[in-house]
Amino acid sequence: MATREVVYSTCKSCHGGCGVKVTKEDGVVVHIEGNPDSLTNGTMCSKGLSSIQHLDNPYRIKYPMKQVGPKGEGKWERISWDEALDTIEAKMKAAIEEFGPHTIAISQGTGRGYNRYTHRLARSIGTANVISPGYVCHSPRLGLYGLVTGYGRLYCDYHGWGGEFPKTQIMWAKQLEISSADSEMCTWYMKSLDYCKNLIIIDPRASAYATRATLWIQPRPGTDCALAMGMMNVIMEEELWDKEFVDNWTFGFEELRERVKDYTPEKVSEICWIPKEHVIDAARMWAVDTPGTIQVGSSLERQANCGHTLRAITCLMGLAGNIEAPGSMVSWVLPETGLIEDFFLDLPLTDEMKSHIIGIDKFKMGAARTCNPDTMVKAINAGEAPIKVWFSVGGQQIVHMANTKEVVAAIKKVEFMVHVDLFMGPMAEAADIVLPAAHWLELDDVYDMHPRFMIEAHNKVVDPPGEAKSDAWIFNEVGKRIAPDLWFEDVEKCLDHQVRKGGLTWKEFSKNLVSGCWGKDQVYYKYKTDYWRVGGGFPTPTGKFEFVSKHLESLGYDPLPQFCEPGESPYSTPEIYKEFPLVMSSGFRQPFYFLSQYRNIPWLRSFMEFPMAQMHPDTAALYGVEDGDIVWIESPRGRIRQKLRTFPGIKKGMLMATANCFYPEEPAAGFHGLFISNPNVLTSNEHLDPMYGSPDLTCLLCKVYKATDEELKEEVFHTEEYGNVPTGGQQNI
Ligand SMILES: Nc1nc2c(c(=O)[nH]1)N[C@H]1C(S)=C(S)[C@@H](COP(=O)(O)OP(=O)(O)OC[C@H]3O[C@@H](n4cnc5c(=O)[nH]c(N)nc54)[C@H](O)[C@@H]3O)O[C@H]1N2
Ligand SMILES: Nc1nc2c(c(=O)[nH]1)N[C@H]1C(S)=C(S)[C@@H](COP(=O)(O)OP(=O)(O)OC[C@H]3O[C@@H](n4cnc5c(=O)[nH]c(N)nc54)[C@H](O)[C@@H]3O)O[C@H]1N2
Ligand code: SF4
Ligand SMILES: [Mo]
Repeated sequence: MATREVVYSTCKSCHGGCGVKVTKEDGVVVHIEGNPDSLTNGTMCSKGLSSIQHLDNPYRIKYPMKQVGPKGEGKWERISWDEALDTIEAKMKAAIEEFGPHTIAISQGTGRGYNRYTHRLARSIGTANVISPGYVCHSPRLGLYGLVTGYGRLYCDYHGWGGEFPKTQIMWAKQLEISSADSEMCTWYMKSLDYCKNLIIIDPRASAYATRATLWIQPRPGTDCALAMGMMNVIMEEELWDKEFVDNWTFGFEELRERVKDYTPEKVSEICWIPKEHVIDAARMWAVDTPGTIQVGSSLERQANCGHTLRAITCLMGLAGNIEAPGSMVSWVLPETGLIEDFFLDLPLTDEMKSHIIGIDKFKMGAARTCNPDTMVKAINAGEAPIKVWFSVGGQQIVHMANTKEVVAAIKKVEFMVHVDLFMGPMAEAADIVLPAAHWLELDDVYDMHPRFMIEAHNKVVDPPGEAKSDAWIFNEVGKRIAPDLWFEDVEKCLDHQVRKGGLTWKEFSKNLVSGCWGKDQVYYKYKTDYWRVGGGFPTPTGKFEFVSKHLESLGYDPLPQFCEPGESPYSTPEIYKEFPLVMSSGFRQPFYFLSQYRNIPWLRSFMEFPMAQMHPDTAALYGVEDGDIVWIESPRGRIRQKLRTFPGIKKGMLMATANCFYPEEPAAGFHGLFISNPNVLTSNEHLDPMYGSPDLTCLLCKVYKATDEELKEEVFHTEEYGNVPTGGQQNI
């Protein structure tokens, strides 16, 4: 008789958070489903459900390995953990001794629940050069929400806990039904739509819910700031703002009113290529049918005007009084365990560390705590060698940063690089040592959900393959070797430390699965109570919701929002536009992939063999390309191929490309097909947001033409059938 056991845990095959019930039989995972008793009510998506195919996947890294040939040629030799850790320790100590701790960079990918370890490791070493995609994803949002309200973590209240659901919902450059745990879980959003009067979708491309939208606005990519300014103009002209909130709780209203005067619906219509009625209608719905929420998407943060865009959108929230009211934008009461970031905030960020942050002289918001990655790439390529040791955990900087050619050149120049991952991919191929990471089904850890009203437990279900180890174990071992006093005897003690403020041990917390504050225990209208300040108010310098930011002004920035054209656009670079006549954006997540991940998972790959680009059928006809063609997409920086899908739901005159692409099955030489389809071959790292240092990944110019049959014989495109992808690939020894 087989022994069956059920283990409850938390999925993180994306940013994570769905409660799961996992069945194993004789030590092997045989079934995964959602846990109906969790806050996500038993819902899961294809990525989480495919997790069994992640466990015994042929691309898994099973042992520590060192590169024995030139970087990117895939010549690996298995080594022991001792050798790997001894080498890392020796290289780090040598860099600290000779050049200073700031020459060590610690990097991570998008949030996978280990951010706090990355920062703790960095601070315990004495460096603030943490590299993360935060500057194109979430940091601008949190920073600017924080600047205006004093509290960065503003979320959409879809729950009805305060007795109201949002009446007007804006999905702004966001498809929450697909990207889910990027902010609120989509299951909460979908339920809240039953109570929603106006769903406004602001997206040049019809996302899945555009058909149920009350109003769907299609701005030219990169112009959303102008739209937000235009909506404020209408609200001011028609006197629709929330008088009680504005009079009592805001700072700088008159200055904002003056600033938005220029942004008439007519002018905004010209900038954004939309009907002026859309600006007016959206403004009225937003200001009149309250409460309301704005779900912001990261397409707005992958742009060199992201600071102003996010500020303008935050001001829009305040004008309508959609702050802290039930069914509006709220900051949640934290779990008793406190901010999970305390794990690194406990260690001070010293002035010495700050002074060495790469980019801090220019990007005073974005590089205040972490490195500006594009500045780092440029410095390395200029021969400045600011980084001697790069310790990379689970990010594909080589895929996800602007201007792939320059990123590859820079990464190849780094003297010593370590990459920690579950699977072989381009970043691993660029490293000197790779370390095998455990999957979430193979480890114990605390998981901090984005909405911050709860933390959850990953409970180990099975052993990792080979000698793979949890990220927590790896961070702890490396940390102990460099700063023994700041790390822990073992992972359990480290986890005990993280939940201690809740009066719990890890073992107790792991049984409970979740700890937090939801439902009736939430507090609304905090600014009317002593919650942030005695006598009421916001935790900002003025105690008010700040339309005008004196802090920004003191850093040398405009204290009010304003629209700026993208670095490359029909208006800012008309000469380039003549040769590259399409406005391009890249992004639009697919439900079955997570950024560059899961093209090695047979079931998920079967949904979309090649990365897809979308164009309107009329625009495609204009440039002589058809649905189903493999097309070249070219910008002034290079060209890539994707499969064209014509789609009447996309704005004319533009192209949308799938982002974050490489082909795991392609050879290591060439970094697994990194240059074949990845839109960052096309993006520029020249124009960066002055506050955050973010490049224009979602607004640039391109042209399109069909690839010839001869060109299709090369590389991935030689085969028709891509459903049954990986049986071979990079094998471990
Ligand atoms: N042109 C363009 N560029 C973009 C974007 C875009 O839309 N367009 N999007 C941007 C955004 S928003 C982001 S966030 C970045 C994405 O940037 P990344 O986070 O770098 O994206 P991924 O490709 O998912 O790389 C994550 C890596 O971590 C590994 N991994 C997953 N889970 C774990 C784990 O638990 N432990 C360890 N050790 N490794 C793990 C995966 O196998 C994978 O190799 O890309 C950015 N770049
Ligand atoms: N299944 C799945 N889920 C994911 C991810 C994934 O890869 N797969 N990635 C995760 C990550 S790291 C992130 S940051 C989030 C991102 O999640 P989202 O923010 O939802 O990101 P996207 O789907 O890239 O873009 C959302 C929409 O923005 C539109 N868009 C593009 N450019 C512009 C523009 O200039 N203006 C406007 N108004 N709209 C524009 C696109 O058409 C798209 O429909 O998703 C997370 N969740
Ligand atoms: S949405 Fe994310 S956490 Fe939920 S099942 Fe899918 S991958 Fe897992
Ligand atoms: Mo992201």
